[in-house]
Amino acid sequence: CNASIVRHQRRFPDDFLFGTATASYQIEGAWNEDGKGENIWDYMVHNTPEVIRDLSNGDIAADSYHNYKRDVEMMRELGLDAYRFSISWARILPTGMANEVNPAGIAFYNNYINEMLKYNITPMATLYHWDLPQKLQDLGGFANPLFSDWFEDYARVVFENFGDRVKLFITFNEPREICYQGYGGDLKAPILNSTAMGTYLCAKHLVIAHAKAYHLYNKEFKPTQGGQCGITISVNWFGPATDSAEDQFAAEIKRQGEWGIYAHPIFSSEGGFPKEFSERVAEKSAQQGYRRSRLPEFTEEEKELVRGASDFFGVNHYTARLISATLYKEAAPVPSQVDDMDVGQYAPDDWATSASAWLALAPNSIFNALNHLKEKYNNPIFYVTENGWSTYYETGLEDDGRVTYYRASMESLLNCLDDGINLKGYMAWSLMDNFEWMQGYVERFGLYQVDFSDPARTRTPRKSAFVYKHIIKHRAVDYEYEPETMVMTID
Ligand code: GBH
Repeated sequence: CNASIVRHQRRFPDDFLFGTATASYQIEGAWNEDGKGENIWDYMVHNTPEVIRDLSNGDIAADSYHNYKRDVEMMRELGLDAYRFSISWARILPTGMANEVNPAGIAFYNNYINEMLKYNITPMATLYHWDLPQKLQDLGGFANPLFSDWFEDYARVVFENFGDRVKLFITFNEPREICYQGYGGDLKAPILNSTAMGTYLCAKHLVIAHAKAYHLYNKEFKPTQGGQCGITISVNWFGPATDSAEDQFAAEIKRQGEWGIYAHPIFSSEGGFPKEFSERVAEKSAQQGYRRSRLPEFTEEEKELVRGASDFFGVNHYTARLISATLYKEAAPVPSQVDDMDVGQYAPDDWATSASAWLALAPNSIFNALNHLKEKYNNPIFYVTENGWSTYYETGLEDDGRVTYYRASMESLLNCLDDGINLKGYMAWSLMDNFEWMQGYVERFGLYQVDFSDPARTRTPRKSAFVYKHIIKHRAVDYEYEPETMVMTID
């Protein structure tokens, strides 16, 4: 009978970092200004505009390149402890290679970072959120084994220029989306749709690139700069549809295939790709007439380089699915990663649905995901680096679905803290509406609405912005709270 009172009393510690997240291509605009080079999203939206749902692009987006002071003002309005943003590789290295650094690009990020620091907001910088310089894609991008050297050189430029002030670095945002959606499929740039091997070549080179950047930071920068360097992996929760042994094994294969191929090489004690999934791909490859597994192996030296190479585990978490060995399978090309996993999935009807087909409100799923990772990888330091809810562009400012979602997330985070999970912070996706990749501007994730028909890209707080602000200020969830007015101020 006192359960709700007890629940209301649960609090977040004062040093828990509450923030919001964005990504360069989704907010910056200024795609060809001040010496920025072309990246794979510029290339794709200009050459095949029909792949974007509303035929839009990120040429201007929320125009944060020119509005960054307003962005920081919004962070102050919300009372954020931290802000996660990404650096556009081609804005600071126009060709991708480190021989030519663009001073205007460096200046832009310096201004953004300094503006945050002026107000005591901790910057968290992602080096790669999907906008590869096109010149590197022309050479194969992540499929080229030398990719890890190019990334290490870029990382050095980032650490040298920003590491005196940025103490939290993330190498890659969501390897699965980079490798499966961009290389193995056609759901993200560079839309290679190389189903048999694209995902796996990318996966191997990506984790090696991550490890090289991590060791570079660790050896040459951490001793003087004193920050931390990690990686962000999208970890949605995949539980078995029934407790049959078949469904439980199917859920494990799904977890290994979706995020284990990125997490296991870095965070497990044995290193390398996860065992059962590797066996499955090797078996299928042999049946399909390949002379070797489509999933490449790591050499012992590579395994050692990658194993343990992260100061924290960044988790982007949005939703969950129930996994079946036999039911709910989607048609998939053969060979492909989806066919390699060969499992079915569904979201139960009673999970609330968002504007995004893939995004449903799954009960306590942050806890389910993090608790699993904690057990599997010996309780590393975690940050939830993204979590959020989409509404349609017509929904406007009264975003009750988002409010419900964020409150549910807070309860799940508190469950993590109660359980001893080493969770240090939470970044809501997103500070403001932005270019939602293939969905263009149809699906909106912002705490602030952005008017994309207005050249000034005016930002207006939604109800959820007030609710999140209240949570941050009080370090607790108050279900009675309603904003009195929709006028936002800085406290
Ligand atoms: C995050 O990915 C991204 O990091 C961020 O940039 C993005 O804006 C945010 O999500 C909201 O989408 O129907 O097969 O195309 C979250 C994980 C995985 C969610 C792929 C969308 C597309 C499923 N994403 N998923 S599909």
